[in-house]
Amino acid sequence: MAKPLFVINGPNLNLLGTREPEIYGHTTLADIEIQSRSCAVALGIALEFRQSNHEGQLVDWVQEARLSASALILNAGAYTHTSVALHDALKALQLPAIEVHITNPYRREPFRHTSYVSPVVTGVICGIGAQGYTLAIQALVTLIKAP
Ligand code: CA2
Repeated sequence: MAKPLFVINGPNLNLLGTREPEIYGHTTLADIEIQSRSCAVALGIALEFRQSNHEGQLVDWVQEARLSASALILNAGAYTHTSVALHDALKALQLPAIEVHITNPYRREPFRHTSYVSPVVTGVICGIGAQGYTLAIQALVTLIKAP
């Protein structure tokens, strides 16, 4: 059995769809999980979908992915812009990984223009809402299957 794809979500993403819909839309994280699972089933890959508000927990899960996942999708939320610990964990990952953001951070406040994640992942998808997750799943399945 192939290893699952890990989808890891960071702080406040559990609030999606409940506040600030003008920025983040109406889709909840539970909706995104359902969409991601149906995409993964269609592509024949298992999915592990998680969310935490705690930086150390996110680091633990990236380390777990190194051993137990086939690839990683990470929306690190605000830790994207601050976390050297996540940067270091991702550097050691040695798996295809895609950074996803619902919004386009480069159209927002200057403090969101720096990502500690981008330099240590395979690619970045941002600014197209929740569909960024399913596009990332499709891309990673293609990358995993590539010789
Ligand atoms: O656009 C994204 O996906 C972000 O990762 C979302 C983060 C933000 O800090 C990043 O700069 C970009 C925020 C997570 C969601 O925060 C919410 C706060 C209140 C209500 C709903 C969501």
